[in-house]
Amino acid sequence: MSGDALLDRARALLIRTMTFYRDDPRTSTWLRGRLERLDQPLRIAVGGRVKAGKSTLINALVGAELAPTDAEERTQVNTFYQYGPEPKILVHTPHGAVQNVPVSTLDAVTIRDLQHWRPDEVARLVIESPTPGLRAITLIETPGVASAVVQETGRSALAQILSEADAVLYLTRYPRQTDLQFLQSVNELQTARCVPINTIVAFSRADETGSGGPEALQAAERIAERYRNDPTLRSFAQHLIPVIGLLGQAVATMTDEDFLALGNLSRLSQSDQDELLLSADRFINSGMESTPGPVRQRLLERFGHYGIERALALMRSGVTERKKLQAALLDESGLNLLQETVHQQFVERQDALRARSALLAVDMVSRANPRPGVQQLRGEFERLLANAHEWNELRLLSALDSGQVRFARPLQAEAKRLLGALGDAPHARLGRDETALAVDLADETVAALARWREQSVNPLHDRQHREAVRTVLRSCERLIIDQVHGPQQQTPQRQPNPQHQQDSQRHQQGPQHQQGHPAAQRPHPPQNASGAHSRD
Ligand SMILES: Nc1nc2c(ncn2[C@@H]2O[C@H](COP(=O)(O)OP(=O)(O)O)[C@@H](O)[C@H]2O)c(=O)[nH]1
Ligand SMILES: [Mg+2]
Repeated sequence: MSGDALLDRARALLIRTMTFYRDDPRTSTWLRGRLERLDQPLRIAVGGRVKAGKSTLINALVGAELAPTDAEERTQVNTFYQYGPEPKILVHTPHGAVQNVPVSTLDAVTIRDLQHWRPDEVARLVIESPTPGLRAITLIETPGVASAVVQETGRSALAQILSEADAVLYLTRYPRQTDLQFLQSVNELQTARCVPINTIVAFSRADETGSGGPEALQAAERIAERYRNDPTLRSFAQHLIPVIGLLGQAVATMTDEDFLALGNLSRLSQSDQDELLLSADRFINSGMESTPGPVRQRLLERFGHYGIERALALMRSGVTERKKLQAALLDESGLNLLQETVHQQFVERQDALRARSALLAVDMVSRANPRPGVQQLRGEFERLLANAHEWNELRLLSALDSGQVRFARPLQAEAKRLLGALGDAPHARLGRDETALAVDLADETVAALARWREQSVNPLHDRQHREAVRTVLRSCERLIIDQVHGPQQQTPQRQPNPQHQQDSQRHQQGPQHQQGHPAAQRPHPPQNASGAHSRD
């Protein structure tokens, strides 16, 4: 079943569920909101402790300074950053009213002030911006895990946040108990009977790892590698990526002034550069005509010590062209890898993730409001959850990543590729680039099918292994079906870099605005449904 077919079936089930509850206006309104969401950009919740770097990373991902950074712990409002034709701030009250705050530009002070309202005053803040980086995804900044507001409102707040999102990007500088607890709740609440397929963990502020010197990123990578082998964390998240959000943000929003200042600094002798970089004080206050102190101060605030050091080193080695410098720094910040992972895991799988969210809505409502006949709905829900090949692919990828299932070495990488780990498009699944000829793809598919058929009759494999092989075989068969009948699913373009984003066909239509349906925005299903989708 292609992602489209899966989504269509999930959509149909959601509509049937709406019909089933049509005499209950609150539930049907809530379900209508869920239905509308299926045509809106994918929603990714950005979670983490206070000052984990959530706002900074949101800006880096979006490629614009929208989210106010360095906010105090008082930030307690879920803030949605979504695409809109013009800058707009919408305040949603807990009673479903929506107020439009007139703005001509989105300034940090206004947003920060609004973020300091209490959750019983402001249910959510919606920041709309015409930034291209927001066409494919809506990012939701959640209040800091373990912050006062989350501790006060406890699990229901978490349930609310998670029920709002199709996927989660979780930031941590190093995982603590509270992080693990939060990730566990994501696991309990969202996965239901599916596997954890929608969480990426970013090891944020990686430039500060260890003593924060030039080796910081390697140190962060070593820590990430250790956690990649940690079964607890692995069961919550398949992707752990060190990232320097600050550098990503600075590069994604680099100004002429930044570039000029870096150029001037790079023309100093190596020993002068080294001396400048000895301390923040020296960097800002040393006498230097070409770049005034306040400019250097701003550069340091924006790029951080690590970022400046890396930029100068790159420029010394000949990377002086602005675009090339930006690309190299984005690589070094980990932002490119994070973008690609978000794209592969979330954007390219958006139909499966949306279908999953729709099923969870059906699950939540049918559990919270059981009534005669609901069993039939649940039966359909369970069939859809159990049978779709997409889930099997995602489940197997997760098992391969966590080491629960292992193939022999060369097969392991091929299996992941065929399952869509490197992208959903046929060429990506077959390890070719976009320019590959159809005939070559067809040959490669037949060869892969033969290899995996051979595996499927290996008598030495246990049941779990045989099932895994069957799933890979099924993916090969689907490639053949696509080649014969044409792809059943439009795969969005890859968008690895916020500056080079191309809109997928889906999002050229633009998101649908929701201010006309304030009630449809209610985060909880009615009648005490919070946590009702928990399995325990
Ligand atoms: N050195 C460094 N500082 C960062 C990084 N990301 C964020 N920060 C700083 O950490 C502070 C908190 O960041 P912010 O994004 O507001 O965190 P939030 O509370 O999670 O939204 C700010 O002063 C940021 O400049 C990073 O990658 N490296
Ligand atoms: Mg913040």
